[in-house]
Amino acid sequence: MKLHVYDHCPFCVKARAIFGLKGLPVELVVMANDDAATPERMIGRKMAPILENEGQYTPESMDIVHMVDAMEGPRVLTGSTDPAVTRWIEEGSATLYRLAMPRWAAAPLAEFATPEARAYFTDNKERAIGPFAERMAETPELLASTNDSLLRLEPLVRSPDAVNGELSEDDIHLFAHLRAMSIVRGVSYPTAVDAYRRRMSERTGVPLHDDIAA
Ligand SMILES: N[C@@H](CCC(=O)N[C@@H](CS)C(=O)NCC(=O)O)C(=O)O
Repeated sequence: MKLHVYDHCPFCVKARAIFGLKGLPVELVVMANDDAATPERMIGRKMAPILENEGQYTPESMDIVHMVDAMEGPRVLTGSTDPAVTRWIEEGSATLYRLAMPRWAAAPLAEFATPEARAYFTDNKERAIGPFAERMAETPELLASTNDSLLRLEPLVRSPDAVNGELSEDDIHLFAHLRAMSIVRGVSYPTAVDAYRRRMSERTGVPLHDDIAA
């Protein structure tokens, strides 16, 4: 199986995560961000992640998660979900993207190997959230809001191995969110949240971006 992704992409992290949690091998293929032809050939539109399996192409991160969880061996996402976790993720999404997008655009990620690929991302995302320079200038307020919200997440984290104590879809969504956050320097992770994101990184095999955080 091959998984076509962008390294920065939180939806791709969801698809990558289930392979790690299941212990199933997958070949990761990072597409250039300005390469529309490859995804369009596979699924008819420019979108990642895409799972390639025996000549079949599956888009949509959670479809991939469910498909892979149902593959050989016992399912791993057996726990129940907590609406408070979903709510926490939703409430922080706009702030996260405002912090992360300008930083991804400047980061040494494989999908931005050429200046054209980097420019494609920048043009595309600045249309969504406005000029990156303005977003970077908002860093102090955005960081303060993020650090505040992490204090509200802390009591929801019951174990470093699973936010609700037993692995569930919440872990797929929450780890993808926290992994996206790892491109941001200066985030104050409360103890349980930090242990969780590190442990989930190990279990999923998806490295955090702490080392290139800006
Ligand atoms: N609903 C899709 C959303 C995937 C998505 O939005 N992927 C983004 C990257 S994070 C994408 O490919 N956008 C098009 C682009 O970057 O050109 C899923 O869950 O897989």
